[in-house]
Amino acid sequence: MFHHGGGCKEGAHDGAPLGEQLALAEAHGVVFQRVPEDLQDVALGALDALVDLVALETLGLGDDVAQAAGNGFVKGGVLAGVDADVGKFQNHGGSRRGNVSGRGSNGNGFGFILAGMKLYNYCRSSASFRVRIALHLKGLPFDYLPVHLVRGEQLQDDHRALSADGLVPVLEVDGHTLTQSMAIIEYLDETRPTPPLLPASALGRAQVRALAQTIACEIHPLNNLRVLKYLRHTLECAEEEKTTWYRHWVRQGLLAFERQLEVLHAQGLRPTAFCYGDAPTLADCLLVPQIFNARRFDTDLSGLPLTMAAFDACMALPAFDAAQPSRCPDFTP
Ligand SMILES: N[C@@H](CCC(=O)N[C@@H](CS)C(=O)NCC(=O)O)C(=O)O
Repeated sequence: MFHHGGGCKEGAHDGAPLGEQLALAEAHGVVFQRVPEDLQDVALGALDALVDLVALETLGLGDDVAQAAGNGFVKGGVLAGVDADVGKFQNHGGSRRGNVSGRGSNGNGFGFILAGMKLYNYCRSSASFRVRIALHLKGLPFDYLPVHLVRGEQLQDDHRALSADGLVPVLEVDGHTLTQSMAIIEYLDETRPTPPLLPASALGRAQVRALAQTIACEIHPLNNLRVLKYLRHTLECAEEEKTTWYRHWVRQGLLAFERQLEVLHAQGLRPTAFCYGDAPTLADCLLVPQIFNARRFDTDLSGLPLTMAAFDACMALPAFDAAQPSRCPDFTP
């Protein structure tokens, strides 16, 4: 456990049993609400680390909170249903390991998140871009750890220790190391449900996942870096042939995406600015990076009115803008 220099008005609580720590926090106005069943293992793991911090903050020992973070005491996690003023938790530790960030609710009882999330990613990677969008939409702070794909850093041992397939993105969250962008986004959506990225109904979720998978499974695997490198360097295709391959498969995939939107509308889905409903969903998180990618390779994007309208609607939102490659710390033009 960590050291705190400011003294504790209520006696030591480091290492105290969870029940005592909870009682201490509650005595100082921290309101614990029910942790949903499917979050209990996350929350219980996180509780032990977080309650001390909540209690310390409630006691006004903000510096100790920062010190604890700096010491790596906080590995991050979700404490669902804590009502506390967490403004002082913001970014105490800069980008140091164990950095604490927080998100509060102005006392309305919404959950509280201590970050420490680390996103291993690359500015131009569209799978990384998907996860950055989801994190920004949900207002979740994260440490940005660049993995330079063109230099091959994804294949180095330290990265392979995180990602068996040597790919980005990788998200460290709640003490877990997660790979595959859609799985990461769905994990975030289940553990941090506001705002939701999937519809409430099973049918809606299936339809949004179908749109997302059209991009993740039908388009992206044919246009990603290692496939293009194989075409160019192993099969020795000319640069132009490689680009023709890229543009063909991306356009075919996006035309299918457009038809999918048309079919959904014909089946009664109310047309809106986004792919599905009045707010961005998982489908938009996948669409936007694919359009950025397509534009880089001058792919023909004509005849895609619904698709491009969704793209434009998304890019008008700060979360999408903040996630784009040119806003990333590792971006070079
Ligand atoms: N299906 C994976 C795709 C991951 C992927 O292909 N990532 C690319 C960047 S977008 C990558 O790491 N490429 C490295 C390479 O091809 O060597 C996901 O959604 O996370």
